[in-house]
Amino acid sequence: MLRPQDTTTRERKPLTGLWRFRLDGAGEGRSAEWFKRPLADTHEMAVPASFNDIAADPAVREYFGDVWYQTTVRVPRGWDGRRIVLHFESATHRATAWVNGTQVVAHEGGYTPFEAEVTDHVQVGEEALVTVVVNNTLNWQSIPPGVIEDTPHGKRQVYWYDFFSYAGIHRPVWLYATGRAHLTDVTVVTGLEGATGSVRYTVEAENAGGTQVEVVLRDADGVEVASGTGPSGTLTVENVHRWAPGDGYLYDLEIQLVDENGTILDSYHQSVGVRTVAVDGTRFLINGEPFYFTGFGKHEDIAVIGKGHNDAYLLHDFELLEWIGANSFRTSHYPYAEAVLDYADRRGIVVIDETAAAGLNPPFFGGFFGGQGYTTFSPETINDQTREVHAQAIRELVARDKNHPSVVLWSIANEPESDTEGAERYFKPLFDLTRQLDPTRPVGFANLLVATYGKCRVSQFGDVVMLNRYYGWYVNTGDLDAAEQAWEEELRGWASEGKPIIITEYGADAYPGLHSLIPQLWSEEYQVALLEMNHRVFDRVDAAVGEHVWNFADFATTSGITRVAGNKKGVFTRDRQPKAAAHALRRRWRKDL
Ligand code: GCB
Repeated sequence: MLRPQDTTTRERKPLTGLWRFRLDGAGEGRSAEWFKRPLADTHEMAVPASFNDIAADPAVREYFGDVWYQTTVRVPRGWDGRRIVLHFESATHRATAWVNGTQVVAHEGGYTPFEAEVTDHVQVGEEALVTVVVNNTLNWQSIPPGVIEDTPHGKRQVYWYDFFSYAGIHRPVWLYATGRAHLTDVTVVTGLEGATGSVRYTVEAENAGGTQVEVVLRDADGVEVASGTGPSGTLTVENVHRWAPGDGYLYDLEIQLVDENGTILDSYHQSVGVRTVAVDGTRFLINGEPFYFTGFGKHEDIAVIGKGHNDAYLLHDFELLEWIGANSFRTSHYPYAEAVLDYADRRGIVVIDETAAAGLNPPFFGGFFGGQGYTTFSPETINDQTREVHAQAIRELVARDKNHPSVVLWSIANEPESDTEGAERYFKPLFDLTRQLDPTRPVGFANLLVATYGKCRVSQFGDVVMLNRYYGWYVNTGDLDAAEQAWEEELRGWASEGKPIIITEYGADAYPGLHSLIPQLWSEEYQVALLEMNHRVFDRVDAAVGEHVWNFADFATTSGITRVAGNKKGVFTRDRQPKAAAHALRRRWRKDL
């Protein structure tokens, strides 16, 4: 699937703005065919945004079930004879869409795009009625999983991850047009041989009989540097300007579908960063050079908008990454908006790209978040069918993000149960699948602190060890001396495996403005002291090739006795003001100051 674009042959129309919106607590809308006519009794809802925090109503915030969105779009008259497509960048956690009363698409998974051709269901020059039912109910066969529990006070949705389960249409929706003969996919794989770069491309197309594929690669000044013909091939770039961390240099690959008369039937632009990624012993190499990750696990999380994509926050967050000296982040705990990855490409920020497989660990997290008494891997809970949904989530992630130079590592899950035979059986095929889909990038998963060195049965499948560790917080709470010793001991154990280790989470909650001369838990001083303890450990272990603090900013969670109006492990507050830890990290990471 290609992301909608405006090109010489393609046009798109955004369907963002205010839509009609209605909760469907009784679950009646589908059988009553609400998609056939204008929705009754509606509010207005912003798209893109999470619906949860828009209304001042706890019932909306905590709602799970079907919610209905509807809008009308006038199909441009100039699109007569064109192929018309309705495209969603995401809808959380699943959605079904109708156009003028006809179902056109249904999609499972909250963070990857889906689309449908709607040519036969619309009239050019006329308005089309677009209705979407979004459903955010989690179950054992969803990624992420969850359950609905019956309580004396009604049904409650329970899940085993530590961020608020925002839902809705979180990213832009588009109507776009192409010709009948059109490109459907492009894959680029880049290589380096000294000063020479290579761009291997593969293009797929539909209704393209009698056409020819022509490609032109241009540098950032628009100067042609290579060209080719045919649906696949390799382009060579002499004196290549590499994509590198901190230098987001991009070439533009224009792909054209041309008929016998030389008419361009379709044109698409793919940006290309020429770089290589490899693991060599305990080193993580980008362009053959050892790379040390500095940065964060982030969230898509902002006040009011929730997980809705917001361009202003996108830019501001990257400014803060630069301010603090971060060279990378992880898309914890789900694939982020495509605009985020595009921007990471342009800014030379390195990305660990994660699926939405968080919370595959009810026995452990039940203690924190409720929902206790479940076995993780069993025929009744997370089972073969769940694994197939997980596999599909991986397929969709790789398909979406394979061409981003910023993406250097796939993370196929966050903190699943990983110390049991069930986990080993569940995960082995998913690692195999990811490598088969993309042989060019290493694969890993973020390991939970109870699956310590020697206990984890899943890390053996990873190219990189990714550790989430809270020594000094959840473990050796408040005792940084004991924490330092225990942590170094564990880390040295992992280092003996001979793989690079990225600390994908470490940190402490700090309530902004809370100070204590003798560093106490929850104070800004303790957060700084805990980070510094970690850094002493990392600096003594060569196999540690990265440090991602948990978290970039404070974020919303469910209510709980370990959370003070959300998770406060941010080094920035939720509105992006620095805590003392942000200044401390800046002193460590900004070598230029
Ligand atoms: C973790 C999770 C993350 C939590 C964090 C915490 O290990 O991966 O989602 O928010 O710990 O603060 O407890």
